[in-house]
Amino acid sequence: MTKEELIKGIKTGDPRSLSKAITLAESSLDSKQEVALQIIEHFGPQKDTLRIGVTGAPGVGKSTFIEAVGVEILKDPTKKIAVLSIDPSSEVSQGSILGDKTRMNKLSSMDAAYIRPSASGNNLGGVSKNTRLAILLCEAAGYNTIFIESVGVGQNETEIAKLSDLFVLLISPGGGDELQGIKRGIMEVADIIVVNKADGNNKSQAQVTAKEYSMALNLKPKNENNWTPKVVVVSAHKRQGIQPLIEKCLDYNKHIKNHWKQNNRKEQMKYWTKKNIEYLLLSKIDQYSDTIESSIENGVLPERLAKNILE
Ligand SMILES: Nc1nc2c(ncn2[C@@H]2O[C@H](COP(=O)(O)OP(=O)(O)OP(=O)(O)O)[C@@H](O)[C@H]2O)c(=O)[nH]1
Ligand SMILES: [Mg+2]
Repeated sequence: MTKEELIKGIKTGDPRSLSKAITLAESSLDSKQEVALQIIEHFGPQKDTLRIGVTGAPGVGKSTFIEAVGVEILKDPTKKIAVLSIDPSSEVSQGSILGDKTRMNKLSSMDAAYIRPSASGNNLGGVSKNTRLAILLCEAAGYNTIFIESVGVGQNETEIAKLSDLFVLLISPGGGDELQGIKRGIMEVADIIVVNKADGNNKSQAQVTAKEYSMALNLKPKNENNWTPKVVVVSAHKRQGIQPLIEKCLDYNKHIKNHWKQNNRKEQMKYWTKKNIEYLLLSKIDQYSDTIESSIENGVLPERLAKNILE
């Protein structure tokens, strides 16, 4: 398909065209990615969208949660949902793609929803560097609510926050230890903490966990947008607590206001520009390996050599 055909397809809401454009965006070939960039530039920024990052440990219920929330959101006929799930391992395994699709059975059968695993090969940190482009393409195609699902490990979790307007952390009942560990960093950036799996024997434990997290959150300063993070208890599986959760998301969206959101997106774009420069520079190093070797042989100082290469 040509660029013009893809643009036309995306305009008319053809999911196949969108998928093809995302594949171009994810390509490691510069010429292909260039076409994706031009398509995005053609559409320009879409301001009236909400990007929701969802992270949490493997198996905490992220996909089930997105399905429950997504189906509820789609009761509003003005909404269209795209779900991009990122596997932080180097390859998106067939297993996890199938797993995510089956966990989002209902959503994936709905016309107003688009679900796509984002390849994370070629990544910067943990998040695929092209997930941002996939988000922009989905928005160009008219999807106004974008979920980005990713397992929260290492650097990945804060990078997801840099792609989101609203950042949701899922935890399971129990595990008070988590409060001390890696979750500290992520709690700094979480806007809403969801205690999932509050059903069966876990019901009361979920309330205890929610209380612990609320107390811990009270100790920390407000987020930079002056929003106090909220803790919500749900059962994604039983579809319980979903409506109150959506109300918190809407509160948040109202609280941050469009002005803050657009500024925040600009800050994020500065971050991704630096990341892309880093990436391009690093990929350049390979091209210079012969020069580096011969210059070192000729006694050039590494400090001088680096300056020469960058000039
Ligand atoms: N009891 C209970 N089980 C749940 C709930 N939500 C999810 N599960 C189960 O937990 C398991 C994992 O759910 P997923 O939605 O695939 O979790 P995930 O976080 O997306 O997993 P990965 O993408 O593999 O990291 C499945 O067996 C779900 O049925 C819940 O609210 N209650
Ligand atoms: Mg999942």
